[in-house]
Amino acid sequence: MRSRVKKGLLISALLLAGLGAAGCGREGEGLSAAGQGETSAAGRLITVGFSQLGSESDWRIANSESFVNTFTRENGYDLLLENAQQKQENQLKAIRKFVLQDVDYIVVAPIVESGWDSALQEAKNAGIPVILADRMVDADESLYTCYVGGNFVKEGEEAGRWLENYLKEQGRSEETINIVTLQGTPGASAAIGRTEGFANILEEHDNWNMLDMRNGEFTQAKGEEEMEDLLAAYEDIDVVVCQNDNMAFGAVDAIHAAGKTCGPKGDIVIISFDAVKAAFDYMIEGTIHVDFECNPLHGPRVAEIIQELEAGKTVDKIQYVDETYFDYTMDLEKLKEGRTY
Ligand code: GZL
Ligand code: ZN
Repeated sequence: MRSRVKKGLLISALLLAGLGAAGCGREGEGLSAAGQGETSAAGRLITVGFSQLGSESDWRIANSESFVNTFTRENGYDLLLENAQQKQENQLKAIRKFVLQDVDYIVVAPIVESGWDSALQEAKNAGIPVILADRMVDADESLYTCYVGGNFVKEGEEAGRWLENYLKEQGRSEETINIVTLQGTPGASAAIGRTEGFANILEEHDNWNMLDMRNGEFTQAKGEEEMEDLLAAYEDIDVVVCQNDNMAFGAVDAIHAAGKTCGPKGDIVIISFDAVKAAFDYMIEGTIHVDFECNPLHGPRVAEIIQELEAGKTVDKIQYVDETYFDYTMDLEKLKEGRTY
């Protein structure tokens, strides 16, 4: 069962090619404000420069699609989407390019938290509001208007609480539990927060051992590679915390290749994050126990913020998206039907 990344890569390449053309639309080709979606007060297209960090996971593909589907010309926007292919220097270049193009708004999904001050300062000097989507930056908060995304520490803590309850139900509260973690990109908010959150619960259980943490880069291939190595290094792994679904998919493959089993009927507990559609198949199949949702549909939320800013309103600095979790005890077939990403 392959994730959507391969198909998504094709889609995002086509979208980027299309957008490249669409993105060349010029200002002043305003749509009439009445009934033609929202436009700026002056009735022209609102230009939005979006620096997307990459296409590494199903989650990321859905996140990009959400922006492309929201910031359309029909809705009154001219979206300039630059995909950084997981390189921060490409994001810094994109921000500087948007400043030169004098866009109305800059949206950034920062791959890591550090290294943004000078690029954001240039945007601020040019009077262009910056909205952070999905991940946070470690910079003075005067350099960005607001953050929209997940509360990663909370996600990590919820995962720890879920494991606590699961082990209690299994009568394993006193058992020594050996845990390994496949982390996302080092320095990324999602990896930092999920690690910190789970650790907050781990420290309440002296019978839980975090044997090792590896960087799976949020990708399926690296996740599988690191899991293979962990299985070779540790005889008794009871739980694998995968900080996104694509790494969980890779971990499941590695566990099966090692002749072991995972999931509610298997030896190893798999905890995952994102809850993308493909992960529901794994939970239904019984290889992943639980998945902590991280909603990728930031497009509409960011559009709402831009409209508020256009109306001269101030917006909250930190805007967490609503998130829940899904596990093997639920009606996953039904829940999967409602998933759009
Ligand atoms: C989370 C996001 C993470 C996802 C991964 O908001 O930053 O990046 O969990 C993605 O799938 O690569
Ligand atoms: Zn054990």
